[in-house]
Amino acid sequence: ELCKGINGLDKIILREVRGCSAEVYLYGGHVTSWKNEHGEELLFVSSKAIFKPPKTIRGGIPICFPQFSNLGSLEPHGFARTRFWTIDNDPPPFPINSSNKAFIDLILKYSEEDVKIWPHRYEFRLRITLGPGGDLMLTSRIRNTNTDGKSFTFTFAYHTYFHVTDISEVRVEGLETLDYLDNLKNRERFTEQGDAIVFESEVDKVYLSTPTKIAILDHERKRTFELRKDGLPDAVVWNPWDKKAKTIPDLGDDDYKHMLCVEAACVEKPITLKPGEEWRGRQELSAVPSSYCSGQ
Ligand code: TA6
Repeated sequence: ELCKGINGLDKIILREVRGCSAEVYLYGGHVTSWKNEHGEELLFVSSKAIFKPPKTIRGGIPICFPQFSNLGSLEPHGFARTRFWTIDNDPPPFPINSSNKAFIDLILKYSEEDVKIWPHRYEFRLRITLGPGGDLMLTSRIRNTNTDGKSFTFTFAYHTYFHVTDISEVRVEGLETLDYLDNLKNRERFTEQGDAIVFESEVDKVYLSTPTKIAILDHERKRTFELRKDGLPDAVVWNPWDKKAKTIPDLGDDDYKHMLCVEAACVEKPITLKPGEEWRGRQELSAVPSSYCSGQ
């Protein structure tokens, strides 16, 4: 269902039989809402979010491509999140079975403008699927369509903002004992010690070569998010905490308490594609009552 969102921007609403839903803006190819069957919002979007191109949307799932963060010469997190994507009515077949599922296919291609800042031709296909249980799956396929024989290299992240009741009561499982790059310490490499990750100050880390399943436990709401990923070896964890939050104009002062970014990503070892080659990366989210969770 294609309709108008904030400021008249086009958005697509996906609905599932039990009442789960998701919303995707063509601007950014950006998921801005994911609701369970009770209508509860599972993603965080800032009340100060600006839905006005060329601003980035604070919350939901920004797509970081072709650059994660400020790791290269492009704008932070690349340009895909500030471009207008189009609906791809005739995508090449996907290996995953999307029957019985609500999904939308989007595409972003190089433009003459973007070639000036990133001199490559590419096709980025994004399928956003809402499964029968309300699972939200994002599958990206990026193809090098250069005609000059040149390879290109990129980093990538699904910059997912989870909505949590109280960050101080949240635990992340699946990253313990892993190596990470600490963005607050010049990207130095450390090893996570001890138990599950908890939050009591600013965190901005890239966990390296993580397991494919990460759990985010929201104790207050007795809910567990499960993040499963494929083709994306790393996982970014970010919360700005109070001081940094105050420096972010489109984030409310207390918003940090209700958000946690956990992002399937490929940061440490960039991906290189030769002309004609395609890369795939998938992130799948589910939200389940904690008591039903399999745990780690
Ligand atoms: O994913 C973590 C991070 O790269 C942080 O360093 C932080 O700056 C955040 O993303 C938000 O970036 P943005 O450009 O959306 O303000």
